[in-house]
Amino acid sequence: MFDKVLVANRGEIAVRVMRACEELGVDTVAVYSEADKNGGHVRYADEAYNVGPARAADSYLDHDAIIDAAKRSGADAIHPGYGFLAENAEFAGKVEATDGVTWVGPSADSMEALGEKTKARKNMRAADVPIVPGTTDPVEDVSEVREFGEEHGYPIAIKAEGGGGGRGMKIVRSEDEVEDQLESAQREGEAYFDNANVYLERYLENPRHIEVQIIADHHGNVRHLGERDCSLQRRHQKVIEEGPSPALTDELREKIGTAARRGADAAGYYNAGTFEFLVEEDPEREAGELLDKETDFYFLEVNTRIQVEHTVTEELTGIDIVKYQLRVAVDEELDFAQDGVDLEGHAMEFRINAENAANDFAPATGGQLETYDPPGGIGVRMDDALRQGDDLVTDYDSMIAKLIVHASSREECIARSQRALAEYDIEGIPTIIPFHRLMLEDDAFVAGTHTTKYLDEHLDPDRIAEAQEQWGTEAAGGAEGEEDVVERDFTVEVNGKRFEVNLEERGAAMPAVSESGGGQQGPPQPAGGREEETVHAGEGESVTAEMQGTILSIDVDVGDEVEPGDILLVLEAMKMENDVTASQGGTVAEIAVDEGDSVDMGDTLIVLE
Ligand code: MV4
Repeated sequence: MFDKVLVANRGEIAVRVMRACEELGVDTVAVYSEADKNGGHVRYADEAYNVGPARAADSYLDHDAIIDAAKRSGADAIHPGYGFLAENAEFAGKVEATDGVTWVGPSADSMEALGEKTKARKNMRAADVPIVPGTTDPVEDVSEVREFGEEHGYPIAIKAEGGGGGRGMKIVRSEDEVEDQLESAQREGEAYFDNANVYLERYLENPRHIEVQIIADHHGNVRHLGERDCSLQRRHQKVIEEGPSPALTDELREKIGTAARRGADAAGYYNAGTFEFLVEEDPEREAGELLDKETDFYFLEVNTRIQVEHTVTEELTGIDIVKYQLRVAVDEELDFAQDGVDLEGHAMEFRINAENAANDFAPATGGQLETYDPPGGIGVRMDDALRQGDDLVTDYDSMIAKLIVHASSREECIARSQRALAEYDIEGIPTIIPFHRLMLEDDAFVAGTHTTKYLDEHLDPDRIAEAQEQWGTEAAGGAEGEEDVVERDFTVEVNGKRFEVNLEERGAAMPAVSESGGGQQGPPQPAGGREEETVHAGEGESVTAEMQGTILSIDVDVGDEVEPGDILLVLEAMKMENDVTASQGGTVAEIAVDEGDSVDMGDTLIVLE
């Protein structure tokens, strides 16, 4: 085993990896940016190195700074976690070329081969893994797209060869959209991936998103660890993941798992990875019915990293995937057979994002964890890097923790999750806990008939606002313009019985509440006075980045008139494409960024007047 592992990441995943190291008797090295000096991953590690300023491009993405920290610390391996450099084949290659330092992940060559989607499609087809009907060579001409449309019908997906996640996909609904969408897909491919090549697929209107966890060693052994259903997504951001999928029969599950295993084997893939599939949903399917083995499923792409939601699979299988990543990276052979992998019960992961779901999931712009009291008890796992009193770091993504719940059945898992989310007490910043509680009472989610379009196209936003009202804590609640509400909690005892009393005063001035508390039950910071997510500059609105990422395209020019809801630009972050829209109408006064720029959360993108 390694002696010392550097974890090139932050937050919960850095701590997750270090926990595996700790159990294996391996020393841990953290790297941190200026924004993360007090980060939980720094607290956890045996030693820690500053790798640069808050801006990710100057710290967590700085190849040389990270490799330098590995050398200075004497680490003999680098684990990248997810996001940041995890799927960067160039960085993986540099680590492979560094004497005495091992890359904990797939080979740089296979990362590159699977990163190029037409190549991946060819490889999978050759391995008898079904791919979405379409081309495996780039298309260049409008006429090729039209011919494809005539043969297979519309809609068509035009996808960038270098794309993936939510990036670089255009939908063509009819012949007259072909020219614009082809041009747009090529331009985005060029701007973002330095590769204008695009290919075609038949566009599936209502797929389920099923992904299969793979672990493979350097000796040709590949195991699949079952699937996760990630159909509950919002604008390509997963919010709840679960396993096993509530929609598949065991026969279909086995077919998809076996296909993934075959694909990994054919690609000579090693370490952990995820094979993503689209499964054709039956729109008529009702609660209680399942998709059988005749159902079409298609390979989409491989994620060549440990994923956020690997925890679901760990709970179901009892297999510590991160430990196996480290073991196979030192050439150890997998010590379990495929039929030694048993899935037990049901698991769900809830991403705890510091966002206000009632306000279009706007990320918190700051704040402090005045209260942080996570749930526990049977079947409850918390992956986080937080503790009470921490300031929220807003320079990266908004996910602050993951709650993972395991139970003997999906029904029990839902009840246990409701219990755990009700126990979870966070004050000082908004979170999407109320949204999760809403989903656990939602008919489509509870029936397991929701698809990838459910949140974006079918869920009524008023229900989210109501959930926030019902279950949100002070910092999360309240729509814009609402009067301040001051809340204080007291405990009183009457005739030997305890009563919790909550006093609310509307429109009140903030009372002076002593920070030291003096036995007081109320929060040190009075409620109300929530910060808004958009910054108003004078009469104008400055539209800021909701997360650290890269500008994929700018869809407006200075002087353009925009309406509320119009797309201003597209921000790519953590492999997801996010439309940045105007919350108010106005004239574009300033565009502060260029296509291809890397931006941090909170950076001004566009000013509207
Ligand atoms: C598709 C598709 C339908 N048909 N391809 C979105 C991200 C990218 N990696 C692939 N994606 C999709 N590709 C064809 N031919 C629908 C999606 C899709 C999606 C896929 C997985 C999870 C969520 C999604 C949400 C919207 C669209």
